[in-house]
Amino acid sequence: MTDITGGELILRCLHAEGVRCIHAIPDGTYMMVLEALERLGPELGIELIVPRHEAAAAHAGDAYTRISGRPAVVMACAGPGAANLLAGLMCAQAEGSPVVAITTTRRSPVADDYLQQGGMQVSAHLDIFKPAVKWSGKVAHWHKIPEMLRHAFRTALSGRPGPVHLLIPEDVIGRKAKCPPDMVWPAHQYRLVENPPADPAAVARAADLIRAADLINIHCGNGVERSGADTEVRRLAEYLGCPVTTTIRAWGTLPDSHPLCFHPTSMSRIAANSQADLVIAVGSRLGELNMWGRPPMFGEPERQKLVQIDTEPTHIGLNRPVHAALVGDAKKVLRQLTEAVQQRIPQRAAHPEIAELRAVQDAWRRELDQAVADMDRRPMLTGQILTVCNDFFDENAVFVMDGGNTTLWSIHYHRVRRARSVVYSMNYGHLGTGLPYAIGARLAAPDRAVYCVTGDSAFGFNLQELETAVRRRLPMIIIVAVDGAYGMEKSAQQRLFGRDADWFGHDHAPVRYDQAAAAMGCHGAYVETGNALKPALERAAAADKPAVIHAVVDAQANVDPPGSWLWAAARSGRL
Ligand SMILES: Cc1ncc(C[n+]2csc(CCOP(=O)(O)OP(=O)(O)O)c2C)c(N)n1
Ligand SMILES: [Mg+2]
Repeated sequence: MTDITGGELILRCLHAEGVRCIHAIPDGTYMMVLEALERLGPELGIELIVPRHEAAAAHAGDAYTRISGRPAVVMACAGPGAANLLAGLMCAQAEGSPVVAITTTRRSPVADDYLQQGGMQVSAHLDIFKPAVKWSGKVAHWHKIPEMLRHAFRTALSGRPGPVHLLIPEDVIGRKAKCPPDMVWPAHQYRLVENPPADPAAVARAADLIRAADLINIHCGNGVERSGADTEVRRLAEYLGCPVTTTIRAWGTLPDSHPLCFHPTSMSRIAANSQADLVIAVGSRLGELNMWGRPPMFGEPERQKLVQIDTEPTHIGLNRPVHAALVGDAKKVLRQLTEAVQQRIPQRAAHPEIAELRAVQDAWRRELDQAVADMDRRPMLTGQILTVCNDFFDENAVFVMDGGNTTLWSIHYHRVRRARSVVYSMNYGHLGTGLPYAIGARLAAPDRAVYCVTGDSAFGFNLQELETAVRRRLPMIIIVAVDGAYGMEKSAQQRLFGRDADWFGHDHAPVRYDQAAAAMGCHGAYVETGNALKPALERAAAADKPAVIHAVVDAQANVDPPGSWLWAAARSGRL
């Protein structure tokens, strides 16, 4: 048995967990991880992905977890690398993404004893990370590396998933010692690789409530996507003939075209939520954008019953009293529940209310479509980008959203056709996630087209990652909606003050995003109309490399996107 470095031991533990890529910017404190990756990476099937900013690495990891259903690993150096990484982890925490972050310190004597003595790149980041992630711990000795990494993955993937942080000092990574074969365990020996089903008694209680209910609403959140439970949602809904609604985060659980599915920002969705006499909430905390699961978006608790399905016991009854609590994996619990329902009642036809809800939604859709019908309009409306993209990309494409009002247009005009096809930072609204999310999505699904529609301000936050995408040969198409401004904040200024005077603090200097991208090795294109966008997309796809399309949008119209009122209402708590 030969001695191996802490770096190699880390790699062997990550391999046992099935990790395929590590996002990290090279640093002296973890050179022995890089040495092991260079030597063993090809054999273990683990790649190094070098980003240009640590926060972007965490965002890429966040998206990777959503599309692949697996955890992601990012590394950052002591001090500055850790500081940059923090922002991305805070976002991953809000989004419930199992990103495992490893940071270093300088060699222990300097890191431990010289914090206040002027040590270089020394900071108390173990403590700083603590409230930002699910768990933050430190490896004090070489032989503790496997145990601590096991705890990191166990915590990241248990209950509500989330990011964790493990600090491993330079000297622990560099040290060599013997690694007996039983030191590294496969994942199934140290954590639940699958979440369990629910207690059958709770399932029976829920099925009894369903039997007694007339109008039922299945409302889906993040947990449905994490569990891959879309088929099970569809089966139960089709058996019950009931409306399905989703949070924006779980958009795609059913395709928008499904007759039982209602769009997250339509009035029909709110009607389904509020009028149902029983809501089955699956993998949703019923948080702020659901108006806390309370009136006016949902019904009065005296009248409307709640069946709640969640892997995380602390989510039960979080924002609204619950009548049956089903703790377990959404996919398994929905199967249990469907079976229990089938034992109690025959299949129901679509509830008569659905025709009414559909009519309202269809009229709303027609109005939205009419508003963007003129494809020669110059400059184009932001929504026209989405309608052109709907026709251009196939149903397997991953659609990434970023920006302020650009995102509201995206939510209203994108048509979702399958689960795990939309990536957006809905819970944190973190500008700049678009490009790194596209990178993470592409790494997770190399055989799916990836495109991103982003606001110009949002794009500016992580523009440098175009170089990462070019270097790693990750074809993707980024369409930048250029209004030259922080458009959504203009809407806020208008709402609060009305505004006749010039905008205060919102406008950018002119930037040609296509030219900046071309200078970084991308394909670049510039369009001003919806009609020009289609051929531009064709050329971008043919270029087979990262492409940036600068789309000039109507800046005035961008201040007032569809759904602005609903956004303001949900955030103010009043519909
Ligand atoms: C990292 C971050 N900083 C600031 C904000 C606040 N914010 C929300 S929307 C917005 C403007 C976005 O502008 P842009 O991306 O150009 O999209 P537009 O609204 O113009 O369509 C700002 C500054 C945020 N959500 N995230
Ligand atoms: Mg903008």
